[in-house]
Amino acid sequence: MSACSQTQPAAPANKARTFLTVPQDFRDVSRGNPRPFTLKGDALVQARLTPETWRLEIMSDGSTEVERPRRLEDKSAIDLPAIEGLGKTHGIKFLKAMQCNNIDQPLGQGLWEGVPLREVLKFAGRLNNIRRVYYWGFHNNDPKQVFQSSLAYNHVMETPPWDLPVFVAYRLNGQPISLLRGGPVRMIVPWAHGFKSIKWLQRIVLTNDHRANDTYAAGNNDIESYLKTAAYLDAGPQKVRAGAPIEFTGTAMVGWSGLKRVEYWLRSAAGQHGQLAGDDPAWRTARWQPCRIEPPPRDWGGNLPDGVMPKEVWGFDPKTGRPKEWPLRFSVALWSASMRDVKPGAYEFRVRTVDQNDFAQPEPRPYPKSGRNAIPVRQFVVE
Ligand SMILES: Nc1nc2c(c(=O)[nH]1)N[C@H]1C(S)=C(S)[C@@H](COP(=O)(O)O)O[C@H]1N2
Ligand SMILES: [Mo]
Repeated sequence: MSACSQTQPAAPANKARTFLTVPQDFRDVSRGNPRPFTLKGDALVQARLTPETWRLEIMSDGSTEVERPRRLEDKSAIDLPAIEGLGKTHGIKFLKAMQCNNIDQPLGQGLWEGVPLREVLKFAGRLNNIRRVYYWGFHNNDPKQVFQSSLAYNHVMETPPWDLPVFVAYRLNGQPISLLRGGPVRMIVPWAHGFKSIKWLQRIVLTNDHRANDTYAAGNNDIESYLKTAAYLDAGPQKVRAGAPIEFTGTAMVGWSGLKRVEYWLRSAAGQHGQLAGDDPAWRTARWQPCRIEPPPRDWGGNLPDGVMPKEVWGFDPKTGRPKEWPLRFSVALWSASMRDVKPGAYEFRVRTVDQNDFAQPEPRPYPKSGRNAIPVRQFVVE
């Protein structure tokens, strides 16, 4: 089966297609036994996962110079009020969808709030000889359970002015980040797939090692992959009465390369159960037609947490409160396709994104381990 004709498992219809996902409705991707978010009472305190007990360590692995390491042992580790205090001057609210490179559906979209990691590193004083930043979440103090990730020092320290930096995040949808979503404090790497956004963040190690140490490197994942622009398809109708309008809906992840449009291809079923080999000549004569992308909500009031004004959100014009571009990069666009007067018969419905470089999915990176962007298909019958 080619990457271009992957049949999706029945996906839950995108819940009411709300702009932000309720934090507990994010699809969860967590390891650990027990899962850190199930800890309670004293175990939670021992794990330092309450707002009062949470600490962040910053240190060298011996290969770099760190003027003021922040450690648990001498009580110099950073606490939550220090991060929130930094937020008063450097806090940024931004929209971002979580997307696992191995799952055919965004996990959820949130309004996150955090401080750039480069500002947090200043707590450790002068730094020298660093090539990479390693970081860990809490995993029951068991080396076998550890889930870790890493970034090039350069990608932490410098960001193009039009782009989001790496964040140490402490709020989601206007609330403290829940334990379930990786709180009290979670790393958020806007341009990357979920595995770089380490939950229950507790330790940062600055190294001269040039190599990535990501847990996700095991499992043949491309650990430097940028978020892919990709279309995902909701369950949709299976049987429609002749003459009735037909509508398919779904989401599109706006990745590193942006999103120009979403397109669908309606094709009479070829009796192959929706399979279509990547080299099938039918792809060359496919008639792709535009889907509708939902415009920015007219009233942001109902779409942002109470008390958050659109003009406070990164990527929005501070004067007009309108988003500077739409759809926003690293967020989810909602699309729909309506069809009328489709003659009785069996059909295949496919959808794809076209990015700002005019690459139609799955190009230019069809390799699924750098992010899923196959062309999803659904079959349906008009009776
Ligand atoms: N500490 C920790 N952080 C983690 C993980 C984990 O298992 N442990 N899973 C990662 C992966 S693979 C993904 S896709 C995202 C999922 O985020 P979510 O559960 O908030 O949707 O979290 C990432 N952060
Ligand atoms: Mo993931």
